[in-house]
Amino acid sequence: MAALTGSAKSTWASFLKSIASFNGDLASMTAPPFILSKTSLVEYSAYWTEHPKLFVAPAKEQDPEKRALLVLKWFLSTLKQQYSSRSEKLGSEKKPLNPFLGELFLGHWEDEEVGRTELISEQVSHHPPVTAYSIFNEKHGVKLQGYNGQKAGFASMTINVKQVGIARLRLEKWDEEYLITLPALHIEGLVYGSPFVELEKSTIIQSSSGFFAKIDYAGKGWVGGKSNSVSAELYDNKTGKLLYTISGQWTKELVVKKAKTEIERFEHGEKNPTTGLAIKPIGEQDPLESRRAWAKVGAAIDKGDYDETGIEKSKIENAQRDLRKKEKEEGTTWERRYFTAVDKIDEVDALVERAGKFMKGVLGLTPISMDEPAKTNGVWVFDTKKYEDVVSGRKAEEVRRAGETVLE
Ligand code: CLR
Repeated sequence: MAALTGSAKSTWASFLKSIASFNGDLASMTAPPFILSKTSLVEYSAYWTEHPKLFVAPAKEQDPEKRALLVLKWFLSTLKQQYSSRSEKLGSEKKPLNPFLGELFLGHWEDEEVGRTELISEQVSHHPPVTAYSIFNEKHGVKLQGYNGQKAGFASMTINVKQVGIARLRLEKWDEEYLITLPALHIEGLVYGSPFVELEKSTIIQSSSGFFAKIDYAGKGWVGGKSNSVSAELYDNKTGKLLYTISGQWTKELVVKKAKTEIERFEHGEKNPTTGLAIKPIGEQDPLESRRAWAKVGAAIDKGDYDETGIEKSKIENAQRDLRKKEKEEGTTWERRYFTAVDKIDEVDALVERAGKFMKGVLGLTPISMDEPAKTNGVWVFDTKKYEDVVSGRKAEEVRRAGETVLE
């Protein structure tokens, strides 16, 4: 977006004033029309797998150390899609639609080499907003699942966002699990009216096979100075030995090194094209599927008709409010279609402990800890039983009734 002029400029100025006092709930923030996106946050789960080949690559590797490296490489390759693809496509970061409880985003990636990779994303909580997803390639036995919410704060002209939640990657063939924590981020360019994301702090990946990766993020003005900087280190938990490093810019190029010697380079762009997600045409979608449910809002945003946008949005929000009221009266709760909340996940706790020990004992760092389940309305796991019931049609009646609660 070019520098703002005229009325947009003053709208933006009052928007900036208003967020200076906001309460941390990004969803409740009212942003100026030109910064609204017609994409719902429930769609963002798809960014994990726009390189299906890299996603399944670890499954084919015999050596556990190299598998851990491939997982790290795949993770780093997802950052560009996750955090900068919208700015690239739309000229700036935009404010996504706030998903309603039960909103779905379903699709798959088809790749000649790796076959079909399935995506299921569901809004499992509205207050606070939490999205859960499951992404799996059956052929290669690679399964990613996770859930995430955001805590935000406004300070010195930027929005600081901490992500709550985790991602878990499973390689069936090797009976291996990887725990991945999510980066913190902030929004730059707010004053100029062209916001974009920069990552900060660090994340970790801990594997059940005994490898630990620490990933540090930095932006412009830090040591080294370049925007979107990342530097990752992969260690052996048992020996404490540093095995590989990967560094560069997560938007551009990453260099993989083994003991200071470059062994590989990963470049975004033509050499590593992304695979588009295939989704059903709107007419064939379930009424709870994001694009169908928000179709009228999306059309209004496209037309630049902001009164209509507001009207259509309110219709959905009011219908949701009525639904919650009705559930309360009847003493029922909204049935999540594919996920279930649990108090804790033992495998995850074990990985958190293992990572913590390594961070404190070997690296002299503060160990990671799990977020309070209350922050995400529970710890969310993909429920294979629910999934199979839906796929087999055993839940057809429930699915039909749930669809009737969404306005069309
Ligand atoms: C959601 C989960 C994804 C990664 C991701 C990328 C960008 C983040 C988004 C998450 C949450 C919402 C977010 C967005 C960038 C901007 C947007 C923080 C973490 C906020 C709500 C928009 C603020 C409005 C300004 C553009 C004015 O896996």
